[in-house]
Amino acid sequence: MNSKRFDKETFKEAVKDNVKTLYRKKIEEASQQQIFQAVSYAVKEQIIDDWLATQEAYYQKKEAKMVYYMSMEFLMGRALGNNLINLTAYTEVKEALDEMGLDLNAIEDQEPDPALGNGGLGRLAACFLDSLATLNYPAYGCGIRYRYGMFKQRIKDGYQVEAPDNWLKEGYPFELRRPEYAKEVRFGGSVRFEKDPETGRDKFVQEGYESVRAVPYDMPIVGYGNHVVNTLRIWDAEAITDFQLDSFDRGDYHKAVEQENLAKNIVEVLYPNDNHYAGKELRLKQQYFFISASLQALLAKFKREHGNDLSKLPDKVVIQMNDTHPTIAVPELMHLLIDEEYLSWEDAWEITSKTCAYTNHTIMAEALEKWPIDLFSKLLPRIYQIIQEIDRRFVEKVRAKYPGNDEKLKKMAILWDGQVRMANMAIISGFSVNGVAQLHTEILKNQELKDFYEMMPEKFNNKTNGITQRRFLAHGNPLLADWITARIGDGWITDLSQIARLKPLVNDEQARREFMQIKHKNKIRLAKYIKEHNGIEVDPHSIFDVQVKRLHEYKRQLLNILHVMYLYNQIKEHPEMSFYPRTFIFGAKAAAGYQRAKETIKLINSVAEVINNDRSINGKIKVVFIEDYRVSNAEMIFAAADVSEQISTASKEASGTGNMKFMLNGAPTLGTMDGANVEIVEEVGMDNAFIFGMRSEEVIRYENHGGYNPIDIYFSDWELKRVIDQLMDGTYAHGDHNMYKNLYNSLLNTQCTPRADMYFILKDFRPYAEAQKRVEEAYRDEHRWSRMAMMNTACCGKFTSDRTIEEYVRDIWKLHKVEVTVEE
Ligand code: 26V
Repeated sequence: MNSKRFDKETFKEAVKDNVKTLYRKKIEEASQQQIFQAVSYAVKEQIIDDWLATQEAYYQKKEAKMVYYMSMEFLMGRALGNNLINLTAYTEVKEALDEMGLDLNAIEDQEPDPALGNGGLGRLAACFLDSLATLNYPAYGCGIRYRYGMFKQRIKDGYQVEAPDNWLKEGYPFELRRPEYAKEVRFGGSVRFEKDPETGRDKFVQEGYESVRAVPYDMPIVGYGNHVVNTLRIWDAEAITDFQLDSFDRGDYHKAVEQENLAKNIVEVLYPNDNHYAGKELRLKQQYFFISASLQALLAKFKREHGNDLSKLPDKVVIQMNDTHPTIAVPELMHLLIDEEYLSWEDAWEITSKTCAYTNHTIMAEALEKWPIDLFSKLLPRIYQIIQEIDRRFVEKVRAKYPGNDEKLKKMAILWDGQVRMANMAIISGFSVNGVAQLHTEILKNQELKDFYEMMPEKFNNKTNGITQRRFLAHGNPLLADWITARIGDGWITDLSQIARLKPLVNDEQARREFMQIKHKNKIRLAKYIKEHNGIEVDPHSIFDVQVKRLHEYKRQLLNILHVMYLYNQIKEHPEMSFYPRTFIFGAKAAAGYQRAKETIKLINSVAEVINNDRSINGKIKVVFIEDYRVSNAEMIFAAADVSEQISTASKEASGTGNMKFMLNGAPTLGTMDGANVEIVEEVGMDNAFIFGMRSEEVIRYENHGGYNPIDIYFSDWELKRVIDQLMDGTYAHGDHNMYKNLYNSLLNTQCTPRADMYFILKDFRPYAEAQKRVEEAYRDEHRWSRMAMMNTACCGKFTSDRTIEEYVRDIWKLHKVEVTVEE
């Protein structure tokens, strides 16, 4: 929104009008929430013109190919502030509101965080949408409009308590209901083969099914300063009312109620599991629901714009499947092409396999989706038939290529052991398989998906993840953003490679001082938030050492807190020892049923309670667990961090994206050679990071050949032993000896499956403690630290999601940029 289109006075009037028409109030009488709504509607009004213009431009450019990014999760975070940034109207709106006596920050705080995602995978999808729009690429995001998003986390007596996230409670101003595009989605029943009476064609028909109406809600995705507004389309489920009445007339009241319930249940809640597959039927319903609706809409749009020749589909459309969750798109597209469009199997396969591409986001075995055939074939009988046929044809190929080698089938077939293996289906059916960081892709090729790689190497490629600097710097860290712009201009906002122009400034003392002053101000901002939310006083002069991410054993928050316990023991024993004050900051949600993860949260909070209240250590260590870690407070946390903890067991973290957000904000990485950390170090240099611990090859060697015994380490390192024993002696449990029994056992008990200390916490403990010493040493040297911090910001150019998207476009999607012009 440049000044010509955006006029302060008009905007003020719009806000006042909105308060009046929405609430019949004067602005002075309106609540903060009502003002948020009024402001958001005024902003949406500005967006709508660009939205229309963009869709018109795409329509005019019929050659414009479109990517459909299919994802069960979009972790969008708040829209208001971000939209203003991308409309380049943030400052003007802030001023306009100031003049009305309103505070934009406070108004932004009224917005619920749309949290339709768990963590990395969902946030990546959101960053991708931002980049696609900013880079002028035609794109749709397709997902589910969950009534309840990621749960809100409350901490009670140190324990995590989950509360529902009713994000739609007040009405969400940035969505648009589109009932005219509703689609029917069918479940269950049986499949009958018949000749179509009109055409005489063979046909499969599903009968005795239940169905729901999928109603799309569209959210605008505003590109930065380019008038592009793409669409995130999320589907709501409603009962099919005609059918309901019909059933009612026939006295089939039961059926009507069932359809009502089915609809309500499907979109009720986001599964708050990250990296753990549970085989829940409702989850499969969710997957099929949004995929079927999206594909029906996609085909209808294609036919409207390009006519009925579906062989052109791969030229106009590419479907990117965000993990295996949306891979049911493959058989569903086959179904629609064969049963609704009357294509032959061969033609349908040609189209489908040139349209679908798959991204893998994890090698954790427990996250792999493998549906029991029983459940699957009952819920989706026709889809199951199609999968059988895909599998049959593939098995034939494998047999021809590797005669007599059943090992190959055991690894690669789709249907095996009574299960439908979704990853296998995606790899076999799509034209592209990508990992999300170099190391991750190599592990896929050489370990997890070795057989597939050998059989079809041309499909495999890497796309290292990225993040959007618009949200995580321009919006989240305005002080640093303004400073960078003053120094090197604002080109970095859409071209992050330009941030490298800061490199010469690391030798400029004045620049370094200013950079660190900004960090300090951001630390004060976070300290204030911590004081308000945790009641804990933290010193902004201490080192802010931060680990924020989902709680998972492989991410090793336990390693971090055990090290804190170790430091505390040392300080107690040697009060005279030199020690630079540290604030250890954690933020993490645990999946509701993940016992060890929840115990870790309790442990962190208990350690915090003991240490923070121990006057004898003079506040040298503080431990803070930030409640309800989410996108909105993340923005503030990254800006304030000194140290970025990225300490997963090497090989386990596919990429990580938090690591990049810290780097962008000038926090060096303390981490293992895992995921994208490897590439971060490549960019910033070993001297500007703190790397420790086992490498992935070593981890994989132990996993394949055994030979690791944590007990040996336990008995050979008395300080570490003491820390682990403190889990059982009541030190952090008011004398309770059982509170952390599960954690203790996970580290030492040889009865643990498949082995004790699965994630090599004991093995990496000393190397971690030593790396932490190096951090302290570096921080004491102000000159050195400020150089390091600045170098991290200056070297993060590669990690913008703009670069990632350009690579997807170049290697997989083959899209073309579309300019949108709007009269001003
Ligand atoms: C998996 C499952 C399994 C079934 C139940 C529900 C559920 C929900 C989400 C997931 C996704 C797990 C995969 C994931 O989030 N991977 C993360 O992806 C990030 C973006 O590529 C990457 O940076 C992280 O390293 C990776 O852990």
